[in-house]
Amino acid sequence: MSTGNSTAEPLPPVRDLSALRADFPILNQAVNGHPLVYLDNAATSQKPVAVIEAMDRYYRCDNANVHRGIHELSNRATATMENSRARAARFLNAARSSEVVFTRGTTESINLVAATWGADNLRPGDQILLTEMEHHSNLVPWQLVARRTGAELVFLPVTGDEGLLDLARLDALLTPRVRLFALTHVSNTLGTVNPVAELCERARKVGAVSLVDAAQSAGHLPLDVQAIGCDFLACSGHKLCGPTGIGLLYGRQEQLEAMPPWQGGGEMISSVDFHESRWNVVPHKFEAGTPNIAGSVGLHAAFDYLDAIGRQRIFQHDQELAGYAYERLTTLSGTRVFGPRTGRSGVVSFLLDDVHAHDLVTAADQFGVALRGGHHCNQPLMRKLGVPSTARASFYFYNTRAEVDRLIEVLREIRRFFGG
Ligand code: 7TS
Repeated sequence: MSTGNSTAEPLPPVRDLSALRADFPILNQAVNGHPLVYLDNAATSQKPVAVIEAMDRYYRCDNANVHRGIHELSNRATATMENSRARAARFLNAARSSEVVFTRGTTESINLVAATWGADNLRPGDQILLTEMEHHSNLVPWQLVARRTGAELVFLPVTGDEGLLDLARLDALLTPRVRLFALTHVSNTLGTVNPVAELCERARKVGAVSLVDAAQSAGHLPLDVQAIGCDFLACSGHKLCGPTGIGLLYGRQEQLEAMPPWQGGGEMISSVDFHESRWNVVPHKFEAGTPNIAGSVGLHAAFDYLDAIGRQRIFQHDQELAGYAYERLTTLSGTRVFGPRTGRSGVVSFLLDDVHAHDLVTAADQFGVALRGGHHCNQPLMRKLGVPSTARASFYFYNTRAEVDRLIEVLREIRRFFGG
C-alpha cells in the first residue's frame, strides 16, 4: 500500500500488516551479512515510499518560499503547507488549524512553551509538576525556565521496575501551587502508557496548565487532543513515518494567543518599525523564518499513510509484539525486563546478566539486529532504577513475531559469547 493522499485504499486485514514492509525499501537489506532486523523505532521510524515520493514530487514540481510571493509556485507551496497544517489538525483532532504550530520536533515544541508560556506565567514559589519518567526534552527546558523565574520542579514518582506512575501520590503533589503539569504519554524507556486524559483533568481542577509529550504515542495510538483535554501537546514527524526536522506543537487557541512570540524574524510579524513590531496571528506568530515546507509535505503523506492503516490497529500490533517480546525475554535466564507486563506500548527495555547494554547492542549489530543501548535520555530514571543503562527493542507495525524470535536467538548467542 502506498498512499500519498487521503483517499484511503482498501485495508489489508490485521494479520497482513507485515505486507506493508514492501513500502519500506530500507528494511530490505543485509547488515553485517544478516537480514536487517530494525528494532530502534523509538529513536526514529523508517519512511514509506509514499513519504519519500511526496517530498521528491514537491521539490521536482512545486518548490518555492511560502507566504511571500504572488507567483504560481509560491502560491502552490503556501497552499501545500497550509493543507499539511489542516491535515495535522485532523490527525490530532484539534478544533482549528490555527492551533497547530510547525516546529522542528518535540524538543523544540516543549522549549517553545517553556520559553514563552513559562517565562510569562511562572513566578517564584510556583511549581512545575513533571514525572520521573520524562525524556530530557521534557525536563531540561523546565529546569532552564525554573532557574530564570524562581519556580520549583516537583516529580510524580515511578513505581520501580514495573514502571507505572505512582498515582496515589498525585493528590499530595498536584496542589494549587502547581502552574503546569507536563508529562509523557508513553515512556520511551519503560513502554508505560500513561492515562493522560485523566491526568490533564486533574491538572485542570487545580487550575494548572497541562502539556503532553506525545513523541512516542502520536504515531502509535489514536490521539485526540480534545478528548485528552490538554493545553499543549508536542510530537515529532520522524517517529511516525515522516521526515526529520519537522514536528508539531498543538496549543489551545486561547493559550497560544496569550503567549508572547518566541523567535523573532520574518513571517511572525504583521508590521515592523525601527523600534517596535506587531505580531502576526496565531500560529504564524511562532513560526519565524522560512519553515520546513518539504518536511510538512512528507508529514502530510505520513499522516495519510498511518490513518489508512488505522492507529488502533497499529497500537494493537505494537502491544502484541511487545507483549510477546516481554514474555520471551523473561523466559531467558538472567534477564531483567523493565516496564509494565501488560498494557504497554511497543518499547521493551531489558538487561542481560552482567553484559553491559552497550556491549549487548554492539554484539546484536553484528547479527544485523538494530537495538538501542544507553540511558535513552532518561538519566534520572536510570538512577532511580539503579542501572547506568538498558538495552531497548522498540517495535512498529512493520515488525514481525519472526523478528522477535530472531532477537531472542541473537541474545542467546550473545550470552554464550559473554560466557553466561
Ligand atoms: N520525548 C520523548 C518521550 C522521546 O522519546 C523523545 C525522543 C523526545 C521527547 C525528543 O524527540 P525529538 O524528536 O525532539 O528528538 N526519544 C528518543 C529515543 O528514545 N531514542 O532516541 C530518541
